[in-house]
Amino acid sequence: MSAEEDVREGLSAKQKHLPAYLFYDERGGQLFTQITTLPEYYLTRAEREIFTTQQDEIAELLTADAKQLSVLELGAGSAEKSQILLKALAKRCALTFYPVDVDSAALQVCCTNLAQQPSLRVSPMVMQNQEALSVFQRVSGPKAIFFIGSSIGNLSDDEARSLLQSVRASLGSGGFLLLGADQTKDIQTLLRAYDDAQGVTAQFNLNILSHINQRFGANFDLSRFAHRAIWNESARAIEMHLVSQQTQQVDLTTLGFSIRLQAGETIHTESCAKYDERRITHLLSSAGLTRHATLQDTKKQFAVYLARA
Ligand code: AVI
Repeated sequence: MSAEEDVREGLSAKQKHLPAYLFYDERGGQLFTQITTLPEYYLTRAEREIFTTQQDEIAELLTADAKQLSVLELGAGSAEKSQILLKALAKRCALTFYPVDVDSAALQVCCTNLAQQPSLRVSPMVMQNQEALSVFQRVSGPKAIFFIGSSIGNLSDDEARSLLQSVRASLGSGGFLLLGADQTKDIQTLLRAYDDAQGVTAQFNLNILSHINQRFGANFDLSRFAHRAIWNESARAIEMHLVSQQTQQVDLTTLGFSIRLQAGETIHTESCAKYDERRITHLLSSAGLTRHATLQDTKKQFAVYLARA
């Protein structure tokens, strides 16, 4: 579906919702970068700790005796965290790195960061994940796919399964998936990570409305909405919502329709699923992948899974 169709369908539903990819206009990208440095948002620090302290173990598992390796990273951005692993891998074998992103400026930063690395060739792919996975399927030799940052948690279980099935097809047999996934933990820690004291996550959530205003000629008044993060026990996920502070009408001029919101009604903007070993193993096996190793940070807040096709 196009973004127009996603917005129209989402805002016409009984429980209004918007696709999380619409967070990421230029300002949304900046706010997300800011989120990753917040004291409450432990995810990025924990995953970086795993990569930093266990890089040799991960590199050993991924390369074994291979003389060469091709690594594709989904949603790579500037590859700020994965470069830790790439440098460790390049010490062991001839490495070709295929960072995938729709943001060409971020990929440019990635190429600059990784230039001058001996034994490392970078081949950026400015495209959607699915298209990149099809291209990577034709690459021969030992392969690995990185999908880190707990981005999997922003997909529904069906979407996650379907993406992992494409990953499996792209890897062929024997390849590795390196998957970063946030762990289930006490609810207060989770809620604080998505409702920080400085209100950066609130700005990030509200920014989706500014993006829609600009892109679709809508007239959302941001002061009439409030950020809310809740724990959905049955989905084992944090949900982010925007709560209408009053009864109101919003016009989406370019899309040619209007919506009415009651006071207290919410627009669901994102789900961030949390995992334990059982949930991950089940998800992986439903896509034809087998969990091979699990690495955790010292506080056991986050996990990096190595799975084999
Ligand atoms: C990008 N993604 C993994 C983040 C998460 O934690 O699910 C997005 C995010 N939303 C609010 N804070 C961070």
